Amino acid sequence: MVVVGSRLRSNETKTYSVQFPENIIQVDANPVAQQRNYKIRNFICGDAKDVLQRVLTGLAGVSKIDTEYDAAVVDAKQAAINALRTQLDQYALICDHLRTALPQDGIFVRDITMSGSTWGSRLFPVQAPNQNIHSLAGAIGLGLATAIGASIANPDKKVIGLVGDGGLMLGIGEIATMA
Ligand SMILES: Cc1ncc(C[n+]2csc(CCOP(=O)(O)OP(=O)(O)O)c2C)c(N)n1
Repeated sequence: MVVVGSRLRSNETKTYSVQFPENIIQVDANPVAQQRNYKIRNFICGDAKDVLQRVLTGLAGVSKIDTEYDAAVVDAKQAAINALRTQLDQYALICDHLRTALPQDGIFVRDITMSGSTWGSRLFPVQAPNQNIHSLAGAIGLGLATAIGASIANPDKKVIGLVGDGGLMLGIGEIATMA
């Protein structure tokens, strides 16, 4: 198993309950990502694109693609989306409408809690780097300032910030000052 660019955090591993095989290989640009959450013996520190390109070159002619496995991954992803849609019920429409409103090169910023972990980080499809911005920490309140910052840094792009009323209150004083 090869893990690329994932810190194998609690969110991604069902609170660290997922068991990985002994021969797992982890690839990450950050050297301290190794052993952060799981004991990983085979660690490659490097840029994901560069490392994977070298792997592909090394495998040229000997790689064997298991189409059944690929199909199983596609099915598992669709099953997860369906289950999430059932769980969210009408709230899934938030993601659908936001996706329609945000151009493909737009930037989606979230505060944490519901806007982050319930719909924002799970159902909303984002296909490119730097378009999916949210805090990895536990403090609410960063969403509004981050969305404003992302917008100032990308004046030609549409930015949507999704923030709960509680998280918004942490920036309300700054909004009053700006006004
Ligand atoms: C800086 C900070 N203060 C307090 C908390 C505790 N806390 C966690 S969630 C939350 C309420 C969040 O409300 P809201 O932003 O409206 O999110 P939603 O209810 O939509 O999940 C609070 C106060 C926190 N995580 N961070």
